Amino acid sequence: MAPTSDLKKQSQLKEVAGIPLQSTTVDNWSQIQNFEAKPDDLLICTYPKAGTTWIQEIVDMIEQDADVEKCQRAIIQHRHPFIEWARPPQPSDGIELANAMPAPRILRTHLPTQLLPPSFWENNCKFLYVARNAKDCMVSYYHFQRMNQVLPDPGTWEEYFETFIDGKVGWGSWFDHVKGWWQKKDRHQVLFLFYEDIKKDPKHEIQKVAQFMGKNLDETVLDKIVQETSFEKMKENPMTNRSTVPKSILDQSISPFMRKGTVGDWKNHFTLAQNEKFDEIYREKMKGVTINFCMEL
Ligand code: PPS
Repeated sequence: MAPTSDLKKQSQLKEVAGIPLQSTTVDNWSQIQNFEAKPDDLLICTYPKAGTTWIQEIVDMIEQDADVEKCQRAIIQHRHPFIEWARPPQPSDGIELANAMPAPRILRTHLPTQLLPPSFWENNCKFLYVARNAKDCMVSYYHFQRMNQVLPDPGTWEEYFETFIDGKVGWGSWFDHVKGWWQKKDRHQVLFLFYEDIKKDPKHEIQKVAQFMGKNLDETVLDKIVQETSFEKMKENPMTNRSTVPKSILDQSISPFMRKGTVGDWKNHFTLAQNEKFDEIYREKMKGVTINFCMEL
């Protein structure tokens, strides 16, 4: 493994078409752009911290008919290759893992629509997008950047609040990401889900995902998936809680990867002034977008 100073160097973001991405991703950009999707690929798409790990575990449980042992076959990061993940010399390079995977493949990305390898659109693939309200995403991302040694230091909460709004974080602006995928949903095979809906009624949302994947699950299987993908279960599960990642990369003593898993934690972080400012910016940036986020349960 790379020594800490090398990891710190990797934490610098570079840009592709104005979108900040991890430098190792940018250094491998042509390989990522030329990735060849297949028509039966299912791509899990999210903005960072929107519930990627959660939906991945749900999708895998559906795929494995709720067979818990099968879902324990590998850590979640390796079950669904992360297509833009490039961190040589680690063997978890996303493209290599994806190319080695038998079809039908389930892959994942945080890329905004304009940076997705074009072959996904050309092959009319299925996309499963999960959106989470911006304020909770911001809070979750802040704590993640505090504990993640290969992402830039977030600075103070006040500083991070501005950085996030300006889209100067990995994978760019939350606003543009969500708008981009929302606009794609009517012209492509996109199932657009909300973190807050899964929290509110997991059984209903899991049923929708199963249908989208062409799987018909009976009640007992569905109930088992709800149970096994609860925050409490996934927090204890070494295959989902990132406990296998070395402390030099993810320092969970600073903040656990499975942190709170709630809707509305933003209220414990945003000042009144920040909230007002954010709401005003939100109205401006999301003008004309017919999307409604649940901010508390
Ligand atoms: S990453 O690093 O972008 O892949 O992170 P991601 O998995 O997208 O998001 C992590 C946040 O999702 C929460 N999480 C869950 N919430 C509810 N139920 C379940 N089962 C679950 N699994 C993960 C996780 O706790 C992070 O949110 P916060 O608010 O920080 O707790």
